[in-house]
Amino acid sequence: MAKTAAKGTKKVTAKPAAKPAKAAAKATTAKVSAKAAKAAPKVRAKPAKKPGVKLSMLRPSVNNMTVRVFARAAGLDHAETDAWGLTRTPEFLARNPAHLTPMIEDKGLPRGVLWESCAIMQYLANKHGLDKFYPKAPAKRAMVDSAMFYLVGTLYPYVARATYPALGFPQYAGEVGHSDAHPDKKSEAQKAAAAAIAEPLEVFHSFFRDGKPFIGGANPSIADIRLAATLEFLAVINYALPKWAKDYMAAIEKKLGKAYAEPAGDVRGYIAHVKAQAAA
Ligand SMILES: N[C@@H](CCC(=O)N[C@@H](CS)C(=O)NCC(=O)O)C(=O)O
Repeated sequence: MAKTAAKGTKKVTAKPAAKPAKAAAKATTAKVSAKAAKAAPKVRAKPAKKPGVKLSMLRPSVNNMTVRVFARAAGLDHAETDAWGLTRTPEFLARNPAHLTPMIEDKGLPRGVLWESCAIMQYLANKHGLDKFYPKAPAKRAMVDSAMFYLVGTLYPYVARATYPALGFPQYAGEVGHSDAHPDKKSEAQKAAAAAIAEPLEVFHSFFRDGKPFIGGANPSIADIRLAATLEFLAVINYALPKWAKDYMAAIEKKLGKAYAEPAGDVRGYIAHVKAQAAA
């Protein structure tokens, strides 16, 4: 259908205006052509889409929010599937034995799927040449990578230990929160984790941002998306973010608009829900 309309349109626009004598005889064709011409912008605005990326995700998760924001901000053709309650099914485990989301499915991936939010963003940015989000220059790229690895390896574990109890998420084996320790001990561990957040947070500010609006410079990079999304969880424990961090998150949301606000809305909605439940 789209092909026919596009062909028709091309013919109409390619031909010069009909001479007056011939115009009446061509009235019907002209009507059809006019209709086709009207339809033309729609047809042209939507070129045939290549099969997009499939993204399995969990709405309340900031790991997932990261990729959801990135995919929207980068304008990537993708389809989201809510994997709530499905990550440990035999079907999911057969594809992804780590049972982790976000997970993408994309043609050309050696195992068909890819998980880990940062790896997904790196892969998609590489594949689609999205240098704006993930600079090509090795030194600049290294800083983005360093910020993301530092986040996943150092900041995120503190954030998880501080917020997961309040979020109602399972905690990691071997940690106090996961053990059958006395609730006071668990609360102590949670407070210690919350207190430990300040140091890496300051490192993002003073070292990685280094006076720039974002880690990526004038525009948010994938490391900025990863950081801002992570900080969203802190609202569940009413963590007092420093002013720079509040301004930074607001600046990212302003820059990315709906691409940020929509997935953030799911996380914020979940936090409001658990807070309301705790208050009841
Ligand atoms: N480091 C990973 C963490 C991924 C992760 O922990 N995903 C959780 C949700 S926040 C998950 O899918 N859990 C489901 C399960 O383990 O079954 C990333 O950044 O993607």
